[in-house]
Amino acid sequence: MDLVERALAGERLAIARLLTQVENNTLLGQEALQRLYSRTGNAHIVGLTGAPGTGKSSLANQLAKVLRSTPNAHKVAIVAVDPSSPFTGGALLGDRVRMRDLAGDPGVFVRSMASRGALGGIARATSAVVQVLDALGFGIILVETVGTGQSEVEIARLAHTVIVVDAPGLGDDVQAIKAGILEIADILVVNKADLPGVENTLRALSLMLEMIPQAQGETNWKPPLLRASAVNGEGIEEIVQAIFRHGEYLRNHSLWTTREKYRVLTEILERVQETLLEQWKHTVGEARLNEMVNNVLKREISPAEAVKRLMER
Ligand SMILES: Nc1nc2c(ncn2[C@@H]2O[C@H](COP(=O)(O)OP(=O)(O)OP(=O)(O)O)[C@@H](O)[C@H]2O)c(=O)[nH]1
Ligand SMILES: [Mg+2]
Repeated sequence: MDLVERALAGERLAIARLLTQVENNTLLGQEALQRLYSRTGNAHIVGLTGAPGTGKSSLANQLAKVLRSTPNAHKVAIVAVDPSSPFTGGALLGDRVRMRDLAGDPGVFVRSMASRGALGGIARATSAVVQVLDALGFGIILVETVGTGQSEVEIARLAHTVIVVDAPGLGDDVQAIKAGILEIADILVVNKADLPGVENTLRALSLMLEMIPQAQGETNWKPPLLRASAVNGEGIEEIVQAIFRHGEYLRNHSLWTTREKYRVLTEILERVQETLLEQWKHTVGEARLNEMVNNVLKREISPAEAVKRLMER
């Protein structure tokens, strides 16, 4: 049996190796994705995003446990995209430690994205990893990203359902982060409800929610505002119910397909961009590119003029 077949048979080591190949965009990885692609399209992809330290990993862990606790439960995968923000250093180790809770359940697979510098970028790599897990029969895929930058928000947006996580006791610097990601929330969770200040956070969020304009074309789903505590398990069941309700809502309003379409289009455009840029760089050549950079540095021409000249060739 080759790697793909072993992964399909559920062999964990094979799944891990396959994901590494796919993540790194190797030839083997590309071939595997090509082979597996027709099996994708069954997973409910759930993005978990929010400021650093709000408890996304802890929640993912708890959600997986609840999701697995029912008979005939879906297999659950958790994909943690490394926080690229400088102020969350040791999260990866923390994630691994906490994920031990789930070890031993063959229906749960946890993956931390490693290669931020992956060819084609983290968005492509994450999308590819999610596709493989989908093809391998993971019915629910939780994708954790730190909502600090545009790329992380973009990754979250690739999900069917986006959960934005907030928590009391975060500094003011986090307010700006929040404003940007609230708009993409399908479900809002205030985690750490066991800590003082939850009521304030809930009140502030519900005010902010009211100010968000209704997204164009996307109907009447009103993001529920839920409180939870990942340390004592409070409110986790309610989040699971909200995820299912949102999935049903998307299906009933043909929005499931709309989101998939958006995802596929985004991926194709990104790949085209990547491919064209690589080809273009190759054609132009490093010397010519450097020459133009220097001309701009000497203020002889503007960057726009440099592009014009480079494109003329
Ligand atoms: N009191 C309390 N602490 C929590 C809760 N959930 C998580 N924490 C703690 O908050 C810290 C951060 O939790 P994580 O789950 O790593 O948060 P995260 O959002 O994944 O963090 P990054 O990935 O670094 O952005 C840890 O020390 C957790 O133990 C909660 O419900 N209540
Ligand atoms: Mg985390």
